[in-house]
Amino acid sequence: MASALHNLSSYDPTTVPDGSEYKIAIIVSEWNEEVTGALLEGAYNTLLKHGVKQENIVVKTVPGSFELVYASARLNNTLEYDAIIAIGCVIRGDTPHFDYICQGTTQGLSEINSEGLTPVIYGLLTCENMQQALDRCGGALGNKGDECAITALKMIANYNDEEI
Ligand code: DLZ
Repeated sequence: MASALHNLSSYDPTTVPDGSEYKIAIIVSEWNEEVTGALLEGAYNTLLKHGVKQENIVVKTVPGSFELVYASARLNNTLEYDAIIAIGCVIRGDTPHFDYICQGTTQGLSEINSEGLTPVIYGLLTCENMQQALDRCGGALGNKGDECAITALKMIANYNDEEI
């Protein structure tokens, strides 16, 4: 049923691959830390829940969401990780800055994803206001960090053994 995929926070844990052999980087933006910290917690705990060893989860910070692109590219180049989860939260303000950051970050992460060998998971919240963000980091609409973790595990399991 299509609607079952609308909110991965209420997922079926039996369909999630075991992560005990995986090494995953989480890059988290410090901007809107109340939100990104909760997203990080969701992603981290979900990885642990599905077998990823604590020593195989590496957390790096960046000052703002725009820097997720640089950090993801750097980590991608190391080929050390099976997946990279990029977490940020952009909230609309009074200027077009919001649109530029959302567009630049999204396009940058997309390019790394299509050109690099390591899957980069898109954990960027792009919200009109703080309430929308809070709803998505453990509030009414679940925690998108959990969803990023599940997506990372599925991408690794589906593509790790592919001939490149
Ligand atoms: C400058 C800026 C603004 C206005 N808003 C946000 C935001 O809502 N969320 C976020 O993650 N970062 C924001 N930033 C910072 C930029 O992402 C970036 O860190 C700076 O422009 C420096 O490159």
